[in-house]
Amino acid sequence: MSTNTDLVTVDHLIVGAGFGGLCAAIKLDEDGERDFVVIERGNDVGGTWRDNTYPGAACDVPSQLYSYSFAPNSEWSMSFSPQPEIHDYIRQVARHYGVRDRMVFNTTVTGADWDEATQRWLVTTTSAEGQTTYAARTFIVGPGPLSEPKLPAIDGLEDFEGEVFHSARWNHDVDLTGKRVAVIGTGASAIQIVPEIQPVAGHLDVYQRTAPWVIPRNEHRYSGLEKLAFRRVPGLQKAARLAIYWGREAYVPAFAWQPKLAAPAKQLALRNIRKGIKDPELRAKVTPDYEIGCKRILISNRYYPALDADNTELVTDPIARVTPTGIVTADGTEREIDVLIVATGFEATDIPIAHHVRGRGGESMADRFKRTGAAAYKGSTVPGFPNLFFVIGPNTGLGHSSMVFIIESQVQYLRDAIRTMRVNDFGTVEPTEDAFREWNAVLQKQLARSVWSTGGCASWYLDEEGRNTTLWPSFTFLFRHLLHTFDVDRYVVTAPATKELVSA
Ligand code: N01
Repeated sequence: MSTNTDLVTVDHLIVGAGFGGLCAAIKLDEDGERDFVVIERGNDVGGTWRDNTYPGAACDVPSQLYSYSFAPNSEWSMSFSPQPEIHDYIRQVARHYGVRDRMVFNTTVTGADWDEATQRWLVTTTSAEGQTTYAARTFIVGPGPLSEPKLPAIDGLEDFEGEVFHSARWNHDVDLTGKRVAVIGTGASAIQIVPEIQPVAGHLDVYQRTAPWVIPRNEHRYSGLEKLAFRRVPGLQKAARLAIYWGREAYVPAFAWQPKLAAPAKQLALRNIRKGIKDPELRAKVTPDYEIGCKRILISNRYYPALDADNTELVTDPIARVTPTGIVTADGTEREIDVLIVATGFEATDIPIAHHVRGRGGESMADRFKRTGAAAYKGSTVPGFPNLFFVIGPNTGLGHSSMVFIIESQVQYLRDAIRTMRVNDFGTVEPTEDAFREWNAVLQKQLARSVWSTGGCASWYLDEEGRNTTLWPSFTFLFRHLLHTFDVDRYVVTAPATKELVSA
């Protein structure tokens, strides 16, 4: 890193210190690419696992798989570990690999402009101390697709006079004991929150717009002996991870081609309803009317019993407005509350950072995405945005397996790109429009016949045009294979710039 009065120059700038950005930092360091900085708007590593501290937060992908392949953890307490443990794991990994010294916390990227003359990204960051501009050859974008809470457009929400907060910004100062609480939303976050707060709340209203499919959670607490075996028996933990991996891949045909293959999962979910709820009217209300898998399949043994509890009401009438003291539904009923918890998800399809990134010719990535939908080549690179690499880019999300697997695949791709640039002395690499178009045409064709398009539901996987810009529609081993080597023949490359960076 070198600094003049106006600019800090680095080889690589990484945005985000969650699973994605941290993996990129560790692997670049390993490659000897040590001149990088990680810009993180939070005060710690961990991304979504730092931000989502709501009661009951846990991963619904088994921890043996939801961890880095190069940093196995024999100490997971449960098969689906809780958020504090996952956050601790990420912290430990960051410390162990010695990359924290290049992380800049409490700092937000407010602009990123491609400078053609110097072939650098000029990335402006803002913090309490002021503004800094970095000039980076490579711009690695890993802010996470589920980092910006989405507030619902409901009349009167801002006039509510009680406590109100989003699930991803939990207010731990609010004591829910004995309070009248409302939860808006019944997605992955809400179904983890509801069983935790129902026993303490005086009364709980759960506002459901669309019923989710919820299968049982086969939770397993690891014994001391199992942990010891993971530590001592060579290959055992790897074998456990592999077994989970292949079990998860077996879901792909049902999602991608033939929803009928998910019939056993549907039966499990229906049995979960019958087991968890006695009231036939409530059973009917929570039974989805679309194909399982169309929205994310949720896992819980405790959600339905919490809905069936005496102090809970599941409200399915649409919300008309929020008043200073409660929520009014379309039938005119007002339910008074003290606390409103908004579990309405994230800005997933309108990628927030795209509004701040301007590529060749000054076009913002958000404007490009208005034309093409959020889309990239191999989920990683975008024409017009040289030397920019996404980690968890468009169409890299999963409904069935671990995002850490995807992250490692994308980081492998960008490492190979950087290596290729060094070896060949390239100034820039940028995918061709043909490569971009062909990749996305195939993806969209596959997605059109997937359960996410044909299953009869709306979901955060789809953008306003109904286009799926979030999910990878196939096996993850195929994704890894396709990103194993940087395919320079699908890129426009240029020689290094001759112009030096100058201070203004
Ligand atoms: O958000 P969601 P989430 N009026 O978008 C409802 C990951 N995750 O935070 O279905 C009324 O899924 C909306 O209703 P509908 C995981 O990938 C993982 O729960 O759109 N309701 C829905 O019920 C997950 O998929 C874990 O009709 C409104 C809910 O709000 C993703 O994060 C845990 C509304 C939003 O559900 C997002 O999950 C938690 C309105 N105006 C999250 N607007 C793990 O365990 C929205 N809703 C790893």
